Amino acid sequence: MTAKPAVLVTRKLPDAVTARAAASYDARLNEADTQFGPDEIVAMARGCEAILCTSIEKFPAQVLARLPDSVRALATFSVGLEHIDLEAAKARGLIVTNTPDVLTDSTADITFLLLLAAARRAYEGERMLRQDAWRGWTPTQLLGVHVSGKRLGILGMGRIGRAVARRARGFDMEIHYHNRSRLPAELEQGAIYHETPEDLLKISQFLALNAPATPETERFLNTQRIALLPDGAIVVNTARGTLVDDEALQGALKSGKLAAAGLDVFEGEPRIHAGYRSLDNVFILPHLGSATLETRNAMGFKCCDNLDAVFAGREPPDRVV
Ligand code: 8YV
Repeated sequence: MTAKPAVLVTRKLPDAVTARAAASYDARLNEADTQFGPDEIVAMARGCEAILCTSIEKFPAQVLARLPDSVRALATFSVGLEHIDLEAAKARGLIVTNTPDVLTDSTADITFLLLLAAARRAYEGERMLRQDAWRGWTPTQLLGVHVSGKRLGILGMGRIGRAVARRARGFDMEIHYHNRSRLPAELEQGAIYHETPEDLLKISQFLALNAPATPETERFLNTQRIALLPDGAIVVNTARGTLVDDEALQGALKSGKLAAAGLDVFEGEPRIHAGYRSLDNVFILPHLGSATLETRNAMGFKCCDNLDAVFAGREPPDRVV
């Protein structure tokens, strides 16, 4: 019997995924679920043919260059790829795979959760009850922003953006979008395309950020662009924190330019910009976009499918480079 390929699994994964990885590979598991730095990853990858990583570990060119020669594949338990220098991976001949599709619905659900919670002041209402501060119903208590019938602008009309649009149709929202390229009509499903992100901002009573973190989208939502939004707009971000200039967003939430925001992702996670903690009109979650057991299992199984293909000499289904 040939030896099973050794795979470093950088974080604790759901039980079913761990069981499959342990059955299929000589899996080097991180039972304590500690966050590894580059030195630990390089040391623990010794003798491994692949690494099953998450988006929390960073693989810039310097780290990729230090990985043992035995490592020929990196299967990331994420759809996002900003933590890996893909050019350097390609140059090194490293196969990189990700987990598209399976987290689309759960992330779109969280987008809508944020949108509704921000619009309807869910945080303030929750807090009132938990602090035993509710003195009874009044006609003007915690009045929020109506969602149905409003214009929703979606920045980034990939799989997740389109899943957000599907949900928005159920709320009778008018859907607008900007994307690097216009979608064919069968994918647009009536959504209105804007050539520039600025044109999109001008009409977005609600704005959903669903674009990947790239040099082009870094600090996309800055003071100048927030100024283009209609007064009282609501912004939600389930993409990456780097798309937002935190101080600009907080300034607009304080001044009333924006009515509210809903954020699942932050620059520098888990150390979020402290200003968010004291703002009542921001609804914040700790990067829960894909956090359902079904989704995390599916993400893990996708990583294993990709690694199985690599080890069998086949093309992995979700190969990025
Ligand atoms: C993951 C995500 O849970 O897939 C992504 O890109 O942002 C999350 O849903 C996280 O990145 C873990 O790797």
